[in-house]
Amino acid sequence: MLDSHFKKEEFKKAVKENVKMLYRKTIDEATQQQIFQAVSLAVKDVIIDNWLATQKQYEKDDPKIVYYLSMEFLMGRALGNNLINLTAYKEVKEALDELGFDLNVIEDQEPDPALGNGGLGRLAACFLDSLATLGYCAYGCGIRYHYGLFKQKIEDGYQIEVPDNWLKDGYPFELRRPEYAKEVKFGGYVRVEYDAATGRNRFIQEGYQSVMAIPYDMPIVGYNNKIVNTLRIWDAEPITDFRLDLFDKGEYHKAVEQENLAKNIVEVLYPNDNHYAGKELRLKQQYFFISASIQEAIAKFKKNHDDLHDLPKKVTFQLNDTHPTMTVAELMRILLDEEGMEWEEAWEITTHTCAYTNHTIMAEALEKWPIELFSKLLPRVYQIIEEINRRFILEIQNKYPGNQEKIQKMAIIYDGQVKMAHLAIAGGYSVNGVARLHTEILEKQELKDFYEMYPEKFNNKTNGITQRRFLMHANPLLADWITDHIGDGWITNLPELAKLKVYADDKKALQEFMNIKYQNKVRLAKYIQEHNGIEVNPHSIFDVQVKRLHEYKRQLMNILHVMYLYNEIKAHPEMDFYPRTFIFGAKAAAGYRRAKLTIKLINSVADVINNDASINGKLKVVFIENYRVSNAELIFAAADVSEQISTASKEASGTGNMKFMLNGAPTLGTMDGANVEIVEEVGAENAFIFGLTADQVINYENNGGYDPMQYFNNDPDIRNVLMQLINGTYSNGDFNMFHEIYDSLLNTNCSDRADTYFILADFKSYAEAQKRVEAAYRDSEGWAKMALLNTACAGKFSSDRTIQQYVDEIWHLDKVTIED
Ligand code: DL6
Repeated sequence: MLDSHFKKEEFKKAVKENVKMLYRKTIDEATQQQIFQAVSLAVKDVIIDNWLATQKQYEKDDPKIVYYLSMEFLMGRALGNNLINLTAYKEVKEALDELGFDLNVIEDQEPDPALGNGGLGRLAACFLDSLATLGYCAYGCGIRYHYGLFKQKIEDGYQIEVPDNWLKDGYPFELRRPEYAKEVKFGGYVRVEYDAATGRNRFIQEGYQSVMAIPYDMPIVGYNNKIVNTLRIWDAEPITDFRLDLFDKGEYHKAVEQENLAKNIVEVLYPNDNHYAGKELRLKQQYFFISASIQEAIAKFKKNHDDLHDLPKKVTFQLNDTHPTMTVAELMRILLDEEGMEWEEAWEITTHTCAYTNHTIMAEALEKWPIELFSKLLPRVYQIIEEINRRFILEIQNKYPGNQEKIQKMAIIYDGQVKMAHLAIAGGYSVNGVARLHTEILEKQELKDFYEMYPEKFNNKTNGITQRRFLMHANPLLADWITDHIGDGWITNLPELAKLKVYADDKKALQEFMNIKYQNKVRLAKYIQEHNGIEVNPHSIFDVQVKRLHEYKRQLMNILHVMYLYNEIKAHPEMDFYPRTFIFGAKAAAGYRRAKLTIKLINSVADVINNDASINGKLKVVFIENYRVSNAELIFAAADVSEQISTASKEASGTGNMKFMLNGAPTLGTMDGANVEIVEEVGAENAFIFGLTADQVINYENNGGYDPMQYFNNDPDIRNVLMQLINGTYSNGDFNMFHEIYDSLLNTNCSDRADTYFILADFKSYAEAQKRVEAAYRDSEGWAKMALLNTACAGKFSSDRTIQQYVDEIWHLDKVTIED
């Protein structure tokens, strides 16, 4: 046990005391929510001591800091995770048992802070966990959205979005830090004034509106090392003094506007994943948190250092996708306008301090802002970007004299738009993709011109996940079993899982391994019964696809295949079919019509199949409502098959694939994203790979020649399934309900290229891979071996490894240990 505060009796006393102080109640009178608050406070008490000790150590050692700047941190619940990392989970569970409470139930009282959409935000959360665990000084910087990602309700098969008011009961793990508040300015105009003393122009923003950015800090507890880092999320408040001043001047309207600006700016997270909406408020959010974070980082640096030229030695700003790219211009603004530097020296510092991670090649995710909007909202920042662009174009001209096409393709400002990815590449020293294939596609395709110009900036950092949350917390039975067999080194050194390989032919071990899987399936079946009212058979194959709903992820192909299987079972009732439960979980962006229609289709197919007594429960389909980090943990632990079936080249990495693998579920997938590296680690014989390769897809996209109608015409199974989309089979006779999906595949009636994501091209090879899955599962010992080897080979996919590579190759941070 790490800390005396977790001596059971003391802890119990603290919980009782907290209930009394917070609610004037005895522990028997308190609600579960109140117990959660009281327990969390007792845990926070221990964390705060370590947090202070960490700060002290950082002040003493003065290590280099990485600021991980991200619009999204999909943290998931903190209580359980903090207890795991404090190595106090079991003790606290016992203490609560003795008080008459179940820790799991108490954990369920915590809102699931959903300040992110999907992969990008969850990656940021895993990275913070690994940074603290490895002992590196890091700040996560983001936004304290008052409403996180919407809660999903399914009504009549349709997705309904319900606001996620995660702060309504108060969040015990955050700390308001008004002493670090920063002013952030929007709009107005820039007045240029000649300063005779320095012989330089001064740029003064006037007539602006501003808000106060107030930081809230959340502790990020390292595993068993007393390190506590900080996630700093910024809230917005109106600037009261200024407002009063406006009231005095009779400018009531302006004062109200300013109040509204503060209210709106952090109100809600945009619910888009891999898609950019181009809204003014989003641009405000970006500048808001970047300006506050960079101002604070510079202030902190100046406290301990006198020369800003040393900034790159002490600080890296890591840009999590293009959303925080404003950093480049904001840092330049501070260095030029507030610190009085010359352009060249400011640029030298900036370009050695900023680094950019690309998370997608989806064209619709690339951020481009109209000049008009940008320059009005951020007049000074825009001026700076114009100058960066002017100089960058000169550089291009120098390198490629007379090549106008290069300028068109690479300029930061072009065609009336500000291109954020170009700014991030020009303004930083590192550009990385998130899986090997993804980085190769960036270099050869999407960012080819930039790679040619700056090959030295490009590098790959294959994503990873934290085993502390996704194995220790999500799957305690398996975690304990692993520790019993190979010791607990894997908790901080995941490649040690390879030691499990010696059990691949050990019948007893395999049986135990699969028995744990079975118990996890029973746990999930119970959840499904409670939440969906559907009874599923834990002896059936749990075939799972959980992730955001996006066309490129091809949930549609999965459900079309389910329809095909159902047709087969109906046509051949005598057929020997291994019972299968297809489990889906997915949120669709609120305005993404086709994705939402796919959810409706899944639920409609589920309704028909689950209620057809004639198939004897051989096939079940479950759509788990409101997929999020907390229920994801139950799902990964219970999965037999991991569906990773994106169109090759489209999924930058994927991280769900790694969570399934770690929990012993083989991948059924395309050669896309990190699947490629998963297969490399576990061996092709322990995965089910199918479909077009990335090269084939890119070739079709570049040269044409794909005709989905061919598949419709020549393959009766495909034709049958597609016709069922428009003949009312799954829509109570409504022929129109799913017509849009039918059209999207065959382009009978829609404007985009037909079957943009090559579903019909891959359908047969997917169905064939599914047959291999079934055959493999029938061989229970062979399957157990495959499942165990997946866990044993997951070592590479720890975010600890990813972070160490960022440290070694991009950030160059110093390791810190807390002295006792
Ligand atoms: O890198 C984290 C994660 C990848 O694993 C996914 O493959 C990728 O789709 C996701 N990208 C985004 C991009 N959002 N934007 N912009 O979420 O990143």
